[in-house]
Amino acid sequence: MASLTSFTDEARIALDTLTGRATNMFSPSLRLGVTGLSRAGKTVFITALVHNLIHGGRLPLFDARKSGRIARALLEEQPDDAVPRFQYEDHVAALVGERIWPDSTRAISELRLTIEYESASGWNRLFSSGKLTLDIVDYPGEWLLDLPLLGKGFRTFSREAVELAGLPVRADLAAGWRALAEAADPAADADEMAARRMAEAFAGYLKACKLDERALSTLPPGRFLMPGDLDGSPALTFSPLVLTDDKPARPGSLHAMMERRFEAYKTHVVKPFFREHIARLDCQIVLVDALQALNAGPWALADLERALSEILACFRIGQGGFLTDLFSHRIDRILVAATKADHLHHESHDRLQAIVRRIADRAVKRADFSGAKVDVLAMAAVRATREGTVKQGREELPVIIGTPLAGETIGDEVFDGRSETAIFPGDLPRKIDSVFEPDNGNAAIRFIRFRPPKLERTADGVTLSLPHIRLDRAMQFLLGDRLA
Ligand SMILES: Nc1nc2c(ncn2[C@@H]2O[C@H](COP(=O)(O)OP(=O)(O)OP(=O)(O)O)[C@@H](O)[C@H]2O)c(=O)[nH]1
Ligand SMILES: [Mg+2]
Repeated sequence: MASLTSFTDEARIALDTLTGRATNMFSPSLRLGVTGLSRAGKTVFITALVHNLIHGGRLPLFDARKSGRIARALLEEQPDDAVPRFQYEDHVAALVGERIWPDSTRAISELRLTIEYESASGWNRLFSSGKLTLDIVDYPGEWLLDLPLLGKGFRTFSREAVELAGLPVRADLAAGWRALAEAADPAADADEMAARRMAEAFAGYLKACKLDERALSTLPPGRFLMPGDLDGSPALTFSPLVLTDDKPARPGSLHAMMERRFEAYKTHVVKPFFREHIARLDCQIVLVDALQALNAGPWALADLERALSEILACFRIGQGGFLTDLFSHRIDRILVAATKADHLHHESHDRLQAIVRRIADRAVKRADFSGAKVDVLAMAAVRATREGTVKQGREELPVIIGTPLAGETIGDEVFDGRSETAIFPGDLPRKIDSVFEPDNGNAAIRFIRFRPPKLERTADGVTLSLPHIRLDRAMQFLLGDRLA
């Protein structure tokens, strides 16, 4: 049965690739994956990218725009009728009009953008249609955590869950679930209520790990955090078990029931999502919110690195193994981007980039992207702050100026979300190694969140496009060659 499934998958993807190639000759298309854990900034990135393309944003490092070769960019009907459209207009209205950030994404959506351009070289002009179709998919970041599960059986899933739950940064939050799991006898008869209690306790523990204070990342299964349309479904009523021996599950036992549900979750929930949406990517940007992890400390950074390396390893190509059928399509470039760099003074941007390079380094090395171009960049899709200096005695100190979100605090001061304030940004250490070392007393690193920026208007009332930091460099890396 398993081999039949993978055969159908392969056949489907092969067919998709063939039809993809045929249409490509007339109007090339590019499927851009915007990957990232929850709250990494995917929805904001997609909105800012499209807004800047459509509204003629300032993009000096994006060649096609700089040399005036983009005639126009327009939104088109998205290709799959079964997938909701990315609510671009609503997100822009929220960001620009109300100055609020989008809510967490609860379901998948997609958007198709057509860019009409003129090739830079006469040779290319002869053969290209002058149109590039860009398909972009947005989804809840939590679901990405499920990708590594596809390669794991229930036993491995359980063992890893128990190991993680024992880490000092998690043990207190995991205590409730652990007590239930340790008391449960996997060989005893399956009991629906016991299964439900354990599943709820496990989900509660994962949710607690995700809160700002711990800001942990390796928290599968993803739908326990963001169920989407599976809220309350029996597909989510399972939990890892404490398995003390290697014996296979006895039919009818708790172990057998949990194992069966775990496998069903993979087959019916995880696999279709990746097969239909993620498997055919041409290029991808991996957004990483290192600042949130830095705020919470070295444990959170280590956990972020663990999550990313497991996920990126799944994107490697042509290595054989369990994901070959999903990822037979070649991703030709991957950009790892540290987001939200506008929380820092530009002097710290290189350090942020270095931190993310280090987090991603092991992941990228392990993944061995056989020939895919990989780069790392610190950026902000939407720049919510400006830079300034404040005189203190004789010294001029760099500050960033923005409107902190209501409820953010510095010391005793609580911000109301209305007034603009100059603050000393959290400073990243010159030697980045220290942020990865536990117990180094990094309490000094604290970033506060800002509201989206107030957009300038020109004399005739036209709102300018969303400001950013190095979004144009990201675009050049991802799209530059396709518009050359
Ligand atoms: N200052 C600043 N904040 C950002 C930027 N991008 C994202 N944020 C912040 O990060 C939060 C999450 O961004 P989203 O784009 O919603 O993140 P996401 O990856 O879509 O998250 P999920 O939908 O939960 O998976 C936002 O609410 C903002 O507070 C940015 O470029 N600059
Ligand atoms: Mg989102």
